Amino acid sequence: MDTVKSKTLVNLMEKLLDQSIEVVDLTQVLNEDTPVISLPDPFVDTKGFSIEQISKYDENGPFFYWNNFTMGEHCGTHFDAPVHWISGKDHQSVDEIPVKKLIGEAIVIDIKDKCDKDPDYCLTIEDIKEFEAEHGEIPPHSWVLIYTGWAQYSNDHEKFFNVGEDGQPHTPGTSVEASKFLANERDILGVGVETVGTDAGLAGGFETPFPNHYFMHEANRYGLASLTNLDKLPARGSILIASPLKIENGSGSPARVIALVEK
Ligand code: 23J
Ligand code: MN
Repeated sequence: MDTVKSKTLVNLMEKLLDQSIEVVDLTQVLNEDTPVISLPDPFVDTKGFSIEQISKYDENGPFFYWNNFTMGEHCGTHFDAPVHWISGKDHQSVDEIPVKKLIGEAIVIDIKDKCDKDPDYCLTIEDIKEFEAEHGEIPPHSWVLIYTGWAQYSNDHEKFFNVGEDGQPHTPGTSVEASKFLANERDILGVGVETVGTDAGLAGGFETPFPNHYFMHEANRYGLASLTNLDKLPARGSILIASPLKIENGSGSPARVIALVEK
């Protein structure tokens, strides 16, 4: 068996071990309180996470501890495949996505201040252009992460869903124009957010309903939802790795999402 000549990966491993490259966990914990999206009538919601013990060093398994769990594909930190949306129905399911497309540079666009002032705030083309003027054009094969600060509410269902007196969720997202722009004018892998889904709480009522789902998946791009720790990433230069399960014909999957950040 040959040895590889380049030491790039061995050097990477050394930097991981001496912590000059940090691994940041962008994943929320899964438990029975993990929030799942609540859609308006007559749509049917996904199941949340539940767990059932099989054995714990007892009569059902004296040497071992293990559980069964149940959950929807779109529960907790998860990956949206193009077939999740009708506009992407002829594209790939989660098992068909080339693994190379699970890894990309993380581009972090910070709109937290605007979302603090207005929970319905949606990323605009101007926000993207402003980011690009400072950090350069969003490169091909990158994950665009929208930092809204919403992960700070992930343990408080009331604040996380922020249902108003109108009975509607007021959570930030992406405007129709910005979704279209990112999907069609940039060659990204997809978009990642901290909210329960990749669209704003009110996005069902937009002129194209759920534009981030519609335009991203139409363009064969992906989504990541319920991320956390985006504040630990630089605006550019970190590497995101998403690892959805290989569910045959799956529309998405719970995922462990991590990022490599050079200190
Ligand atoms: C189905 C319908 C609407 C939405 C979603 C799913 C999600 O957010 C999701 O998890 O993909 S907005
Ligand atoms: Mn989803």
